[in-house]
Amino acid sequence: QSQLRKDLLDAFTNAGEAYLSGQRIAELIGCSRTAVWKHIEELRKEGFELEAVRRKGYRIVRTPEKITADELRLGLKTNFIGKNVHYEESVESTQKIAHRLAYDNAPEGTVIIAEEQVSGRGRMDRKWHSPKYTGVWMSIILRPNIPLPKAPQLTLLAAVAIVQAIEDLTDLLPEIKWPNDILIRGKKVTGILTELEAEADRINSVIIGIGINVNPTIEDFPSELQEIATSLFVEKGEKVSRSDLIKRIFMNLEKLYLLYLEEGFLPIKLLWEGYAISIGRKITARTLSNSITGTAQGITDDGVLIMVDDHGKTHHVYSADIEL
Ligand code: BT5
Repeated sequence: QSQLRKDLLDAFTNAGEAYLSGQRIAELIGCSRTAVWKHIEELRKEGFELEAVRRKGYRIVRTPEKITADELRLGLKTNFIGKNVHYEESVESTQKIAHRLAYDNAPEGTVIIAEEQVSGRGRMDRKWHSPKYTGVWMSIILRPNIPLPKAPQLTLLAAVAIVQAIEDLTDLLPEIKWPNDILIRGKKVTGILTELEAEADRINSVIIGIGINVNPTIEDFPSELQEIATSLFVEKGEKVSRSDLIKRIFMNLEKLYLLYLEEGFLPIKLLWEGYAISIGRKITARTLSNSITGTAQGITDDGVLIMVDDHGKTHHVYSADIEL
């Protein structure tokens, strides 16, 4: 943090409830008014809420809600998911840290949460926009004793846990687009990235990366995402507590995961189908090598997408990008 930023925060701290004019701040911290304005915009981007009143100046009305370990522990009723949390301010990608911890034998349920990712990633090396303080960017380590081909089921399981958590905390109606997107009113609010470490055909760990846009405004998204992305705040019109959301996800995920280990994918599949939007619709599935247009029939008991193309031929799609 720059000295100017520290001085600016000190100035606001000393002013208490009083407003500080741009001119006054410039004098206090010894910079130009343009620089003051720039720093204030940066504070806003980091999640500070500033009230600006003509002729009076600025006042901080709310500081960014940081996720603290204490806050996450309070009221968390799980046995293993989220019991061991690594909390980071800024990382390249929580996935990267999770892979390392998984390799170092971190216990099942270990979670890495970051306030910001500077190179957050999606599938196939795409970028995941993960700005400071406004989202949930986390990776969860699981160690299921299941055959390798079943690992993608965990993406669907995680999607159900997240959708249920959003429903628990808001009156929004999120939907799942196979395999890994959660949409609200057709726009992406969450992406899931499931990766695994395996030796031969034995799974050592599954790392579920979850990115949720919680409190950004539409203007906070880069322009290329403004048409396709949304946040819980944009949809609900009110901020949502990130730590409450995380705790809900931990609880739902643990419950579904235990059910899955006990009874297999079927109960998860039934829940998943209740939220799926692509099923029964005409879609295009793009993979690296080709693209198939047809009607999505549903998913198999393994979580694989079934499509029937225009010639009546059935396709099993293991991984793809879906266009509705
Ligand atoms: C995903 O990939 O949707 C998986 C995203 C997983 C992110 C989490 S955050 C914690 C963990 N650590 C990581 O580094 N990653 C995981 P995919 O289906 O490939 O979608 C990527 C596409 O979504 C991009 O090409 C953009 O078009 C779009 N996108 C990028 N950032 C977005 C955002 N914040 N909200 C909505 N859409 C976004």
